[in-house]
Amino acid sequence: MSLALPQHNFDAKSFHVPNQSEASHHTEETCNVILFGETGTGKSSLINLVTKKPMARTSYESTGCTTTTNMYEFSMLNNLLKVKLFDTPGLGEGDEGEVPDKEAQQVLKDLLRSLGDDVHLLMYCVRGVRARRALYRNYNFIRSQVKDRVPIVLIVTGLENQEPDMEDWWKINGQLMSNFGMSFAGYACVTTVTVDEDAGNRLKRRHDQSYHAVCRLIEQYRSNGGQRPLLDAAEMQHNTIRQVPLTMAVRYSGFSCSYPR
Ligand SMILES: Nc1nc2c(ncn2[C@@H]2O[C@H](COP(=O)(O)OP(=O)(O)OP(=O)(O)O)[C@@H](O)[C@H]2O)c(=O)[nH]1
Ligand SMILES: [Mg+2]
Repeated sequence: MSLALPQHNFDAKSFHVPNQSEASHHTEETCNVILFGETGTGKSSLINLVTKKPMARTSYESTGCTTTTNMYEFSMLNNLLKVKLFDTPGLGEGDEGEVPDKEAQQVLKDLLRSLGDDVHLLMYCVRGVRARRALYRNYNFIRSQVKDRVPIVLIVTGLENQEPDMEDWWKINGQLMSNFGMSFAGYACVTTVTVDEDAGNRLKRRHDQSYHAVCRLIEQYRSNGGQRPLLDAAEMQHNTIRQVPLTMAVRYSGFSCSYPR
């Protein structure tokens, strides 16, 4: 289980902050984001990064930790944008795994089918050691499911020690990704490692950058396609975070993500 995350300072320089009257002219919109990727790549940790709470269970075990779809809800942009994050079981596990690959794929297919046109963004989480051809397998699977209907962005985790900057991962590997046949609507080079009060300033700063990078992608690809300016400071409030257990999620959205055990 990850620890509670510290509050970080927010650099509002590059963000537009809607004032009360601007806010009152917009109706709330919802953005549904599905996280997928191999086991242990940091999908659940990413949930904890953006919600700033230890909402999702994470594990350092080599076998899968998230065994079913969980939905987490939070608000951004002065509560104008409601984000629903769907955490899914890791792909790529063998038959002995917690959720064998075929079952994990089926969970994703069921989720995609249930949400239909209401999927706004797919986040493909990969661990940023170096680009591997194997990444294409999961990419290809999800691309075959959604074609060009839904934007897919790449989230590269594990970059807390990338030098000189986390972004350098993309400079080194971006071209390789397209050589392997993958194209992404956007990307974020991040660390989703748990950070506590005792963490060094550099790690805290990278954690903070990671939060903003992921939120920017969500904002960019939300349902209305980024017509509004970038993130506002008030998103830090996150005042509507709640975890929806699967049973509620089923009732809530009318889908079933369970699989035979
Ligand atoms: N060093 C490092 N560790 C990370 C990072 N993100 C996650 N971890 C660790 O990697 C392990 C797996 O993270 P999870 O978030 O549980 O991974 P997951 O993709 O949800 O895994 P499944 O639920 O099994 O599919 C945990 O021990 C995390 O603390 C990161 O950016 N850097
Ligand atoms: Mg998980």
